[in-house]
Amino acid sequence: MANPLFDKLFAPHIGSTATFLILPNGDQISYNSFLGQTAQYANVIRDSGLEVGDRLAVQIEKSPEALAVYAACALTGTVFLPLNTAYAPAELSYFLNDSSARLFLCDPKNYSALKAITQTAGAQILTLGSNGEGSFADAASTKPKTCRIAQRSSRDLAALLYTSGTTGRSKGAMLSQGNLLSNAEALTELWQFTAHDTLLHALPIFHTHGLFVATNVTLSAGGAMMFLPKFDVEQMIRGLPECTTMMGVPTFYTRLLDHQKFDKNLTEHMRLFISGSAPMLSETHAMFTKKTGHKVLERYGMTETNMSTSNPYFGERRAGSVGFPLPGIDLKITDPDTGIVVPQGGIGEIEVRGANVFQGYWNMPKKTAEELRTDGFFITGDLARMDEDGYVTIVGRSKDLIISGGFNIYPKELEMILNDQTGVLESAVIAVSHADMGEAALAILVGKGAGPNIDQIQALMKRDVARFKHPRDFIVIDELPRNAMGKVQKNVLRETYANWFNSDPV
Ligand code: MLC
Ligand code: AMP
Repeated sequence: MANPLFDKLFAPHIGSTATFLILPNGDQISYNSFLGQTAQYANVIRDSGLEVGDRLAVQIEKSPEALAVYAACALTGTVFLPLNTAYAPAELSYFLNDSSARLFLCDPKNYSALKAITQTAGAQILTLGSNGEGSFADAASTKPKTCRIAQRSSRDLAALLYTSGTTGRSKGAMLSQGNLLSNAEALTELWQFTAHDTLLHALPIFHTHGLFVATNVTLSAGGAMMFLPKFDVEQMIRGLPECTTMMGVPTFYTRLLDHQKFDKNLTEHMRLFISGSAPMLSETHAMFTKKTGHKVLERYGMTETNMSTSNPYFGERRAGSVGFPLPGIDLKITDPDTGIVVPQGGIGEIEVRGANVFQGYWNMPKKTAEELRTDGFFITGDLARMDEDGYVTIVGRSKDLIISGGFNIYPKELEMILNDQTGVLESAVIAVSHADMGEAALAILVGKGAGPNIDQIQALMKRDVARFKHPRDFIVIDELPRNAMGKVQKNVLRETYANWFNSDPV
């Protein structure tokens, strides 16, 4: 096949007048119109000198246009590199340099702030705003609505998604066309998506969940998406009656449950609610069922692996469990020290192998070798057990990672910044339970000299670090608990401060 991803997900819809995107104001965008714009964008990408395999980095607001950039990358064989809109210039600079991006698309309002770092990284810069404005859109407006489809194979890269590392340096996960396509096809079948579905889409499109799981499944089925710019509970309530399915992180569900208008009537016609990216509490599952009669289908995945497990569509959706390995995906639970499979029912690390598993970390062969075994199994860093009947239940993580509202925060990255500050001897950043976000970051500092200046630290964070990563509070203590080997005992800290964000104010 000439270009598996484009040929399977996009090309079948060329000429189709069926609705692809429904906007909050009721406007509808047909597949054909979306693909016409995609071709125009693809022509600009080619005319900018990008060749197959070149990286196109984007930090733009969610919009139909932003999604057309993804489609244009598939068409031209350009590697799509989406970046969180919250990232600060210092963070972006790293991604642009590390990936050697050829072209960077940013929001027009950020152009002056990002021009210099883009040029230093050796990339071209163009702009694309959420209302379709900007130099990229202007260049596209005069281009033809057809474009030659690049020759690609399922092993060629389709996307580079950065995920932070436990050592503090972000790693670019290389995802091939085959990785994305195999997962989209498996999930469409498993979750019974068809052209009659309309998915309520409020997730960001710079991560696996909103970009690949939600969008690729919709494309694969030929359905529609109600495309909200971001999660807004009022818009969700208004949108639900027009949709048949929803995908979200657990925070979406808890926020919906807290809304007075959210009830059974509003969800009666819905076919399926899917949750993932972070653990959904069993209570949330139970409350959702009580209020709506629906059982949320929880699935489990990762940037590096796409989706690996899912509860069944037909059959028992077990609260607290992430279900079974997807068809064609091998999953084993191993001892983190030896890599040997643990006895049935025992706790160990999840390892997965299959067409879903990424191609390795961009320019990091050593890191790749540490996490991707030569036999194809990827070591996820998630701790789980598998029940006798095959259901997988995640019980924790062996990696030092905080998941806040579905976004990942790597303590190491923050600790490196904190430890460099005047008045800070050392620090530990830990996950603490948070009613809205599931987990939130708490910074625990040990002072030296006059001690830390928290205002100054917060100002520095504001300048250089995406807001979602900021510790929600800072505590100064005399010393960090350590074990006999001198290692900081984060488990002790987590226990001590377990209720820091959820306890009632005294
Ligand atoms: C926003 N903020 C966050 C945050 N999101 N802080 C911590 N964690 C988050 N997730 C910041 C805002 O900038 C704001 O800062 C303050 O917190 C409160 O914002 P809010 O208005 O309450 O938040 P909101 O904008 O509504 O966003 C919350 C959210 C959003 C849950 C809707 O974070 C979201 O869409 N999350 C989805 C993440 C996702 O798609 N993950 C998939 C990863 S893929 P201030 O300055 O106002 O205080 C993956 C693989 C897989 O994990 O399996 O799917
Ligand atoms: P990311 O690196 O952003 O792709 O995040 C992937 C991580 O999210 C996984 O390694 C898990 O720790 C977590 N995750 C995803 N889905 C679930 C789930 N349903 N339950 C628990 N954790 C999840």
